Amino acid sequence: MNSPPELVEAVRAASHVVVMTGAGISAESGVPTFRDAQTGLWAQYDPEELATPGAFRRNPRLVWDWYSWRRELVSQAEPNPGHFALVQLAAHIPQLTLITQNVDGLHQRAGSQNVIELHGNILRAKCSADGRIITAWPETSETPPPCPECGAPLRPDVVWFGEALPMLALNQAARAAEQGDLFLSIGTSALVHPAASLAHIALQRGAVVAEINLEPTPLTAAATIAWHGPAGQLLPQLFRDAFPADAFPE
Ligand code: BV8
Repeated sequence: MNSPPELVEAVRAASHVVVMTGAGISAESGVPTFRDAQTGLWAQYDPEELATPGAFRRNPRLVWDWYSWRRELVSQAEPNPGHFALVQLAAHIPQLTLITQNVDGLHQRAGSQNVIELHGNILRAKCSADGRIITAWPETSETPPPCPECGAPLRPDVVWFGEALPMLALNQAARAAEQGDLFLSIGTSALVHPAASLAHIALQRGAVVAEINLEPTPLTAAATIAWHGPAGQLLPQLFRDAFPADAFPE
């Protein structure tokens, strides 16, 4: 299936492409999307119930174990052709800003630079008392493990529902959405705010907004272009169609 011609045109003409990804871009790496039915032990839990400060306060061990299970999943996952296509696009476009809602670090492992992580990163922890970032912690019998600095329980370095997004990341993302001339919304249900508002900022500023997602979302009707299918196939196709000479070197 070829890329929509108007999307190929927009990619070639763009001076600043802003990309926003969600869990869908990691689905083909085997990382369950946020709203996919959780598997096994976790099937009985609603992620939106677990990813909250209240859940951690009430049952820190359960929440820490859920994140340990997901961290294990993510560590075994590999970036997929969708992640790599974004690295290739970045090398052919004057400026590409990559914003992600994902906490799995797969964009960085694929080689993307300066990734703006709106919702943190599951591979990092932070002290639940003073917010200090902890990138490695001794495995102890305690769950959650104690902060190596002060002994308070560690928590995952992610943004829970009801928590503010990291100010610097959100400001960088909003500024890019205001400046970009092409905004790609990839693999996200466009339900979670304030991340979901970035595409609308771009629309209001007159940018072309393209949704590349497996299925329609609340953004589809407002988007300039909607291309539905698996990102791991559509993004490499878009790169080949936009930069054929580089996709098939002589
Ligand atoms: C805040 C980290 C205020 C944790 C996450 C009513 C209206 C508007 C907003 C709200 C509201 N009620 C409450 C809110 C606020 C709330 C919110 O937006 N709720 C939603 C559910 C309505 N937002 C917040 O609480 C945010 N904070 O507002 O703070 C504040 C301000 C100042 C001071 C104090 C407080 C915080 C939101 C961040 C929450 N944390 N993650 C963790 O991961 O455990 S969000 C979580 O959902 C994930 O990070 C994920 O990124 C995010 C969004 O989900 P998606 O990435 O879109 O994934 P999803 O599964 O939904 O969809 C996947 C899509 O991919 C699907 O469409 C599917 O079709 C597609 N797909 C599947 N396979 C493929 C594919 N596409 C392409 N290829 C494929 N192969």
